[in-house]
Amino acid sequence: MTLKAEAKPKQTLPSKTTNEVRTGADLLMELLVEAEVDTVFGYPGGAVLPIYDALYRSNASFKHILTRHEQGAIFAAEGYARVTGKPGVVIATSGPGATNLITGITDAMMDSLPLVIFTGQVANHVIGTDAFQESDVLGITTPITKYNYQVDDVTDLPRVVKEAFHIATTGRPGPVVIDIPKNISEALPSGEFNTDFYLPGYQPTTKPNPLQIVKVADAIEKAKRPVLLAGAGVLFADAAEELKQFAEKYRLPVVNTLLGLGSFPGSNELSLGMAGMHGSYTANMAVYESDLLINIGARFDDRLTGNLQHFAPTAKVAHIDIDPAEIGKNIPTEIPVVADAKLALEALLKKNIKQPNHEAWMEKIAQNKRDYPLWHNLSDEAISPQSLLQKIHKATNGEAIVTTDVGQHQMWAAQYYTLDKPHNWVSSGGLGSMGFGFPAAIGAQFGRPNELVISINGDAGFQMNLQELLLLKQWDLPVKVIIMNNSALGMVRQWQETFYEERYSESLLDINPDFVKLAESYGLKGMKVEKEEDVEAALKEMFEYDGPVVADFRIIQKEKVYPMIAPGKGIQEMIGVTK
Ligand SMILES: Cc1ncc(C[n+]2csc(CCOP(=O)(O)OP(=O)(O)O)c2C)c(N)n1
Ligand SMILES: [Mg+2]
Repeated sequence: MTLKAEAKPKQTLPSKTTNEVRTGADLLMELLVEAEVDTVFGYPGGAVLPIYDALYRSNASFKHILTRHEQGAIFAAEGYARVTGKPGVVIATSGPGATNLITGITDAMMDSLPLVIFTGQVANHVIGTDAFQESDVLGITTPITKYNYQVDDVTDLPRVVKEAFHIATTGRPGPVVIDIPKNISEALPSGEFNTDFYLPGYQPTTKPNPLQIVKVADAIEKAKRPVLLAGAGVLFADAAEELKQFAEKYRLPVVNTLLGLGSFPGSNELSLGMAGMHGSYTANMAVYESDLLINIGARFDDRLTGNLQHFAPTAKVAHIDIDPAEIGKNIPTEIPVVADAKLALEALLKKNIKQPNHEAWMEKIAQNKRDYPLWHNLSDEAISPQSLLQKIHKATNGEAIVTTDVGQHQMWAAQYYTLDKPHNWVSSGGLGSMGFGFPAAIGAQFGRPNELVISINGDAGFQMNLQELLLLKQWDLPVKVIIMNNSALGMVRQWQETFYEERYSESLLDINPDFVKLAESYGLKGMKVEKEEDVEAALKEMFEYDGPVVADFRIIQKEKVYPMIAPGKGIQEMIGVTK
């Protein structure tokens, strides 16, 4: 995307009332307050010392959370953004501080999360000399940000910060990096500032074209086998209510993408659950057999579609998306609608669409639901992961904010923790970054402090960012950390069992830390649960405990995630489906 930023005429900022010296870094603190930031996740270092000094001296209203690794900071910011809809803000130093953010920035880019990230940089006059802790942040982050800046004049700072928040949060959200050389944060600005942004090349289309809405309405009237596919775009547009009204008004069945979970109530009779590689039989077959597929805010990711040749072969496709680049990218689309999902759904709700004649289709879907439900095994030796999630769902009334890491536990959580409310599901989709889930839970708890946050982790992924356990103690965050411990890189193990003749290359974790002692070493309550019959009592103890808990649940190692679409196969070719 090309965003041409041109400054409007200069204006004078109100000057500080104190007699203190006011640096670029002090100005930054003011700008963060002005942007209504309440939480910043970060980690100091040489190039951001002036910024951290300004933070120390300032009486800014936001809190700064010192994570124990920059990756923890950026994943926490993503969790915060996902559950609040507000931008996540991160500060890191130059060089290793900035490069430690890269996975998280890529994750936010893939999953369209609004972040504003401040990285320190070496002073302007040494940029390009391989100075101590210099890294080419602009170069490195160009392909993984919605936009990025390096500030070379302190008077640009107000404009740049305003633009960054605007770009991160409007249109299709995404991460924006502002790289600030040390001499800029140390500079003593005075007088004239660029405060207003001007982005003629960046005008996201939000209102749907009325003619396209008519085409969608006509297609619904004619459809015999309609399906709505709801993605995270519905959540970003805050359009869950409109989606529900729309689906119910015309009795349209709804399938969700992984990241769209919660955009439609999972327990609604029109919900078919998640579609895709580990989607339900009913959802995948509905997509496969549909004659009208209306995609709202999903990007037809390959984990959803399977082999493109077999994806919804008989469907007319309508696609509502705020990002025109997504429409027609993977799937030929008859009815493109470039718009904000809420505005598009509102426009569709206003049309008096004739009820489609699709009773036979609805009956077929109901029959599939009855005949091919999700299923799982129980064991005397260890806990069933699926039943554990069902019990967690029951114990929390399905109302918790759930964050997951990446692997089998993530897919089981998506299948079994039925979400009825929007903005309660936090998971790494596009990038699938292990290590995401636990720091994301911390960010979510900061964002929604009065709600129950459950962090579902694998035993391996949890170890990628467990240093953040300290934050639970330090900030008294009542996150319930669940480790679904199969002593394995379970998802890797599953693929090796299925596609590599059980050659378990580097996927069995014979040695794991004692997670109870680990929790205790951080001053936290630790629990270990080994048997199915002990699960309910353990969950009761965990949820009744007033504070954070780390619970190690020993689950069946050999359990697999089903249904599954094998790589290269079509969405209808699921394995692990039983009647
Ligand atoms: C950073 C990163 N490295 C590697 C992978 C590949 N990977 C996907 S799932 C998985 C296993 C995860 O194991 P665990 O955290 O124990 O979860 P489980 O699948 O057992 O539930 C691996 C290695 C990844 N997704 N992310
Ligand atoms: Mg595991």
